[in-house]
Amino acid sequence: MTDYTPTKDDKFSFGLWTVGWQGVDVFGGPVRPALDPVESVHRLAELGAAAITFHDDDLVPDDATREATLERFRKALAETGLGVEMATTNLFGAPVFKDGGLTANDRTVRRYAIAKVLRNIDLAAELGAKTYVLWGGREGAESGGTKDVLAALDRYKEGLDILCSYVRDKGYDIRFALEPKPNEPRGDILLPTIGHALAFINELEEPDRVGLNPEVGHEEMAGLNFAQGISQALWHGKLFHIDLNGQHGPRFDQDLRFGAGNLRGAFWTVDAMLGAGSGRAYDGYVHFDYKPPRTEDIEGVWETARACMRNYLILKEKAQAFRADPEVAEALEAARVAELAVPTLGAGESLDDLRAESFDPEALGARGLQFERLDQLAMEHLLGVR
Ligand code: DIG
Ligand code: MN
Ligand code: MN
Repeated sequence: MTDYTPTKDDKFSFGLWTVGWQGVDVFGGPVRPALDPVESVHRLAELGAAAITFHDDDLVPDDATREATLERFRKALAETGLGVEMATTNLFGAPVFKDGGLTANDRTVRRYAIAKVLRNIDLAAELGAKTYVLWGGREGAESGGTKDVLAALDRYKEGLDILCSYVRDKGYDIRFALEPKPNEPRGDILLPTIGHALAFINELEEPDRVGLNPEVGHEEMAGLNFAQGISQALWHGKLFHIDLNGQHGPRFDQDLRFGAGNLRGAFWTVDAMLGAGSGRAYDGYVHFDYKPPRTEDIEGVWETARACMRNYLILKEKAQAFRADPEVAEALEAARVAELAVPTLGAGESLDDLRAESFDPEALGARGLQFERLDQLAMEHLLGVR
């Protein structure tokens, strides 16, 4: 049993907008004062985080204070050793983006959006970020006739191709990560799930520069299994970044602290990230994109940040214990899980060879698969009785 104290080796990372969330919601204004990004850097470092991430507007909302803020911010990074591992652009808060940024009907808005992203890519590169996220929260519509989806995807592609060519020409060591979400704030958001985003990436001029930043709650809002989603992203080599948080199924985006929503899903998410089952682990930052609830004061905010990392470490220990349990090894064997890694056709085998085999589907169908024993063992590790 460890004490679950995070260290920089755990590569935990937080968005400035998370602990800086003032508790606003659709039905109420802020309950907490604005938080100085420099204060966030120091407090997150004290809690054990290794890096931070930011939207342009989280850090440098206006030009008048930009240079002074950046000077204080760089000083805090140097004092704490905290890195900047990802950056992104706020293309969703200001009224100008009320119909989106890269896919706004209004061409001038689209041109302004690209200029805003390019400016923050320069800052991201300057601060050493290697991932640039695009969450198209406003790219979508509330009504069918107002958005020509095919044209919108053309513009989305155009925008990404422009950004990829800019990073290439500048020689920046930056990859892009698209963040899917099905709805909220728009009635329907373009690229709503991991699957849609993966298909879209294939149509870009430089698909290798673009991957995914899936978020737990966003896939679960769509009724999907997040662990399976990031496993497919890993299979495609596209899990460039991750937004961990908590969600209670299809409802508004709760952005709970990690582990506080679907706990079984969180266990399998950590297991998938560790790659013990598949042999293909996620090697990026363990990044949290969550919102401390409106109920909390600033001490409650730091408690939620601490709990995100603590819950991850607790679940990591449980997932590793599950994978190391000899009874689990037996149950995996009985469930033929490893057999799935064996190609269906033998080396050099022809289809005639395969068709020459006699099959007994009734006998095959009569087999018990013994999956429940394996799942019960996983559940008992999660419940702490093994
Ligand atoms: C919301 O889930 C989005 C925005 O907070 C941000 O653009 C992105 C970064 O992880 N997640
Ligand atoms: Mn969210
Ligand atoms: Mn997110």
